[in-house]
Amino acid sequence: MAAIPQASVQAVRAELYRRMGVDNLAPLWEVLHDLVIPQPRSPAVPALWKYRDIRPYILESGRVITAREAIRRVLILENPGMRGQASITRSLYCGLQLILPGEIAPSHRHTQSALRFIVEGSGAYTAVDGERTTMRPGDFIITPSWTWHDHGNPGVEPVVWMDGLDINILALFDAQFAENYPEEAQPVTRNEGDSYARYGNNLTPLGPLPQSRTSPLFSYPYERSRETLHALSRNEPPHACHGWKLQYSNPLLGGFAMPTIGSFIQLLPKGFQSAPYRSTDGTVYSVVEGSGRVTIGGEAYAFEPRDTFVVPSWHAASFAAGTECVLFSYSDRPAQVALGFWRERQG
Ligand code: 1HN
Repeated sequence: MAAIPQASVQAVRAELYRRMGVDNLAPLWEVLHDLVIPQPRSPAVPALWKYRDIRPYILESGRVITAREAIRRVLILENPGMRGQASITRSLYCGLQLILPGEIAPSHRHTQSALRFIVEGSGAYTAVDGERTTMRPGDFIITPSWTWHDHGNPGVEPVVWMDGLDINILALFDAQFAENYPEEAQPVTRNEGDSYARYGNNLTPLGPLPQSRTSPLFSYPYERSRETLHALSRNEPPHACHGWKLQYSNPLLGGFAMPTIGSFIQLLPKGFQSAPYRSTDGTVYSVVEGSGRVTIGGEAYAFEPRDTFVVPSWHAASFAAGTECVLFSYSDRPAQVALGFWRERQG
């Protein structure tokens, strides 16, 4: 090789690549450095959506299309680094869904799992497997994989919630299925509060238990999460990175409430300045209470209630709480933990 001039080495290689390419072969050594990288390099970038700015679009969408016609009337929060891909991180989808008084969104099911986090308004419901749950701001609601679900708003005000789905995870595995329910709304077969009574009180009914990997508790009311945060904050100092932070858990199996998506709620005391924290699970935040600043990868973003922001994988994030703040967040952490490659770094 040493005797062959560099130009002709390149030409010889290029000629080989061209001929092998015809047979669907490619040289690994030309791309290895891009495939195996020293640390995560996400196409997702940090971003914040100010609710104050996007709310007019949400309400305007309510004047140009009905929930029935749209099937789901949702504005997708697209990561600025991944436009056109319906993604907020590489693995996750995020949208803000509007349902107006008197509307319904028809029943269907799919293998993607969904979470809802209520951002504005009360009085709409979502129905999952025959049970309806009324939505209030700050409630966390789960639609497990392959369960029938539809939404409706018998109330008097517009209701907006954040949808988080594991769409890209299912796409990675080419494991997507979906079907429509034969009627617009599935029949109600259980009283409201049934799943909470069964699984939400540290009591488990005897007899056959649900076999799903997803929590049987499909609604986690904000009132309870908020009380718990408050109680924690009175008994121990805040964690340097997270303040007081709780993970929504599965009452039957422990761990995460959903197998692919982890969800969290945290309280930051007024004036708190957090230590920087990074992890491999790109994370979506919804601000419930309070205002402050988040610095993501060196860039600062001011936030207030109902804003959404995204911290991509392995970007250091730190918080400065102007007032006492409550933040909801979700990420693909359970999937990474289950597969054994999740990493975090504090400080
Ligand atoms: C979906 O089924 C809902 O049920 C919301 O409310 C957003 C985004 C992509 C695919 C399915 C819902 C969705 C979705």
